[in-house]
Amino acid sequence: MRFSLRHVILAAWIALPAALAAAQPVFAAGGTSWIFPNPVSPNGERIYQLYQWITIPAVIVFLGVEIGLLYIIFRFRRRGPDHVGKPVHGNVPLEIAWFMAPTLIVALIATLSFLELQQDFQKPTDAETQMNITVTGTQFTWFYDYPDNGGLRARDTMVVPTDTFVRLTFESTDVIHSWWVPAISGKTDAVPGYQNFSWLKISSSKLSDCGGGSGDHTQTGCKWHGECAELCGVGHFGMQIDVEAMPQSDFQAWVAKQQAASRQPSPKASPSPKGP
Ligand SMILES: [Cu+2]
Repeated sequence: MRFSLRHVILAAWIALPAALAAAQPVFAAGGTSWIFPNPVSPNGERIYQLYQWITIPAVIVFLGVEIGLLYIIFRFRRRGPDHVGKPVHGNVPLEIAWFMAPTLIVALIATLSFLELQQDFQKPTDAETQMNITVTGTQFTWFYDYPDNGGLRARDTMVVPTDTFVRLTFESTDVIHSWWVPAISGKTDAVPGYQNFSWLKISSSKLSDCGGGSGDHTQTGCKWHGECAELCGVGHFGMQIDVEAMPQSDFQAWVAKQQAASRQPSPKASPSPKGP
């Protein structure tokens, strides 16, 4: 049996979704993903699913277009110096189809994305909020204020208890920064003079393997990493982000330790040198 181009195209169409489906568990089992790390907060999980819902059809459309293009190039190529192709004019059903299909796909992507944004970046209500953290971006570090824990202020690492809905309020003291820990949530800008909101809730069940390997084990929990995602000046690279989740009891111990440390009197300044 001779294989025609049509057979090859048909086989590719059948094999492609199967190959994509088969590859997915391999990625997941290794604790890695196509692009994003395994999500550990419900908002991150939904963003991840939305990303897959958009990416898989996008890959199929891309390959369909490219294979169709190759088919047309070979099938309707000029077959000799005297060959004149058959002209094709107007095909109303086809034109309606290629207008409607992309319009519907884009409208669907826009609607799903907008709905997700509404869930992730509106100010969470007081009723659902169990704890507050104010994230302040400042050239070139991040501060985390805990108004519910005696006004505690942490730097560099945000520490959160597991199974707790934490409302995040974003502020900036100078320029626009952007807080992003891909395993947890979407990017949220920290804008001077303006407040943005997001949230996180890390289940204690994620601590056993740190969300399938997207985080690193610490003494009492797991740590997920991110970076400032908005070029904010020469020290931009230094605005690293760590979020450490631990059980509630360890979190309370951490709070007590921080508060004790902040009550320690600061060492006296060295005396000024005496004049002659
Ligand atoms: Cu920054």
